[in-house]
Amino acid sequence: MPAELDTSISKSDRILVTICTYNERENIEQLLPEIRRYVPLAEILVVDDSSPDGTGDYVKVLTDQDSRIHLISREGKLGLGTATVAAFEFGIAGGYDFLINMDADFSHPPRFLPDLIAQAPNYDVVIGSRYVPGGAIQGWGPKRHLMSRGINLYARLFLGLKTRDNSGSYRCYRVSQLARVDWRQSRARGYAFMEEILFRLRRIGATFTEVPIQFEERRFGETKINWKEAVSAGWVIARLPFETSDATHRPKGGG
Ligand SMILES: Nc1nc2c(ncn2[C@@H]2O[C@H](COP(=O)(O)OP(=O)(O)OP(=O)(O)O)[C@@H](O)[C@H]2O)c(=O)[nH]1
Ligand SMILES: [Mg+2]
Repeated sequence: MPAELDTSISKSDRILVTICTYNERENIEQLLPEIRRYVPLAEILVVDDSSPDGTGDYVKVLTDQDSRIHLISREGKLGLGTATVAAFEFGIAGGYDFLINMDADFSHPPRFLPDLIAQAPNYDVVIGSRYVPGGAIQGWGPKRHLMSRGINLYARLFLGLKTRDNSGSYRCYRVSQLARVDWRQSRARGYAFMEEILFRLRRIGATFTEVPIQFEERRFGETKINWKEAVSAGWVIARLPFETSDATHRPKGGG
């Protein structure tokens, strides 16, 4: 890292922590206070897809008590990709400086939030990375490791990404860079969106760094990923470099 970089974040910088949820009630109850502990000044947005377990209902009550907690409630499970787009649009419209995305299930421990934020002034995208020195994964079997390593290698080959952890969703973005991309044109509806974000931001010249995180297996609830999701993610990634329409740039006057 060049020595002249300023690693301090200004007190006036507005940070939005965004979390997409589907049936994460037990996790979210514990996660929100822990986020507050590590980044007391940040606002929090939950994008919930009418979780049958009442995740959205629980967060709704909190939004009535705390103006720094926000909820987008969507009708039915519409996928992690489109939920993330909804979070980006909220962050752009709300004029935040930095947007952090993390999973609800404690796989992205909030204790690493200060490390991401520390690099945010220096890079457009700070990736919480399992695959740089100091990074780790706890609790996965060999099949899951293989799936993740495979998709990352695949994304690096097809999309020319230089970063090592391209499939995780623990990241901090500079909102002014997110605002340059027309996310509504995104190809991926599901998990491939994580790679698509990096691909599009790289195309507009965004800068990247990775900080180590120790990823942990989800604390409560059930996994939503399966081989069908993985194969469909692979298909989307393979087609991205050949797309003809230019979804990368937000149309002028397009909000
Ligand atoms: N709003 C919304 N959130 C989703 C959807 N699918 C997954 N999520 C959330 O996205 C985050 C990542 O999903 P996970 O199911 O944890 O995916 P994963 O980490 O690859 O797999 P496991 O942790 O093993 O379940 C979690 O907070 C989920 O609740 C969806 O369709 N809509
Ligand atoms: Mg998870």
